[in-house]
Amino acid sequence: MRNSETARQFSAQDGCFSLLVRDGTDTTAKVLGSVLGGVATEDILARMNAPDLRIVTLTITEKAYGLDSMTGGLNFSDPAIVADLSGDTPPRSAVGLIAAGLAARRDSGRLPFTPLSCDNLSGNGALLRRLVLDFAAMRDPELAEWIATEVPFPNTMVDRITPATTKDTLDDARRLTGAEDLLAVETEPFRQWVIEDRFAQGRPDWDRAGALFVENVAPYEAMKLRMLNGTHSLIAWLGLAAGHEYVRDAIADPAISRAAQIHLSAAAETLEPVPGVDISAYAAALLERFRNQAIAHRLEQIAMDGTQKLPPRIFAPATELLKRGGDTDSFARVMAGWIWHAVQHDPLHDPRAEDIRACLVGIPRAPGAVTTALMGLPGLVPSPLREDPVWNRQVAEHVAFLCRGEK
Ligand code: CS2
Repeated sequence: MRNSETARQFSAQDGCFSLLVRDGTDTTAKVLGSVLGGVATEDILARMNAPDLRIVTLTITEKAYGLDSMTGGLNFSDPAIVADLSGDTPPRSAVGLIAAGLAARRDSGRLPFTPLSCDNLSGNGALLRRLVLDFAAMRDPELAEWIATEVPFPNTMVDRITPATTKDTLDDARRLTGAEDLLAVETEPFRQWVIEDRFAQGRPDWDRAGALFVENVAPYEAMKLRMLNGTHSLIAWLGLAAGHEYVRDAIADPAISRAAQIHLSAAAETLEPVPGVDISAYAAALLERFRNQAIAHRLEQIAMDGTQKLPPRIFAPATELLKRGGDTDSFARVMAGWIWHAVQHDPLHDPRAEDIRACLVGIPRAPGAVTTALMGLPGLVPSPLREDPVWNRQVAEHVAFLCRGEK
């Protein structure tokens, strides 16, 4: 949505791109032809009203939803949302675009498309629905009502570790396919897509390619966000503090491997049973995926946007544990990893980087002081945790540990 270069390149390549699958020492490449072409940002809105359009999927990362973590609703001071609410066109925000696209369909008497969020957010469909309704209620209350009754927003869980494309990706794609490909993507062998089967106009048989249609994604999604993503964040922040560059190196570090295993167990304890999944086998498989030697997954890629990633990965399970009187220590360690990262890294890649800097101005770089400062970042830590003396002590102790140069 931020630039049309990828869309232009897709059209230039007739929609073809290569997928490199890296496993152990092996890399295989396949050219995929399922994409018909790219649509420039300014043309997306018109495309949303195409008669044969049934589904709009979103993979835009957590920060692009315009979520206000304090209210759980739309952030009405997000500049893109402000511009879209004032009627600027084409819309700049994903939520504004979906609302405008749905309005155009309603006005043309068409059935709605189904918006399908594929991002790492808890209850991603329900959340998107709330944000689109918040937006529509401000612009056009009748539209809000129509969306509320006519438009399903299925929740999904998508899992495939995908490091950002690098020069090595492009070089390997050329070597393996014989073609120059500026859109090559590299990934791991594992893939999982779990989707709630609620669509306004039906859907393709994605299950024939391995997707799982279920009534309720929540248990799968909690498992993935808390075990995979939560442990990923731990590996990223502790790994960077210990001087590592890639996930595969950090997970080979005995102290980080131990912390990751402790975290997997702690996260597993917060889960409801997941249909058809053996959680200890899932945890073991995750460690193997993190250890994949062929994948150069930069810790920096996972470490970014901490303010967006901490709530579903760390704060939600920690708050539940706290309520049940469980031990939050491993979750506190991850938050400490983020605090230490935020203190050490300049510039920090986070949509709230400026607020974080402001919180730290004039604060001595001492564990207790930085912990108190960032624990108080408005809207970040849910109050049950923020007000819990044990949680605060645990976080401060882990920050002190990192500060001493240990892991
Ligand atoms: C990662 C995820 O960057 C991150 O924060 O934890 O992108 C992770 O690789 C994917 O969710 C795996 O499915």
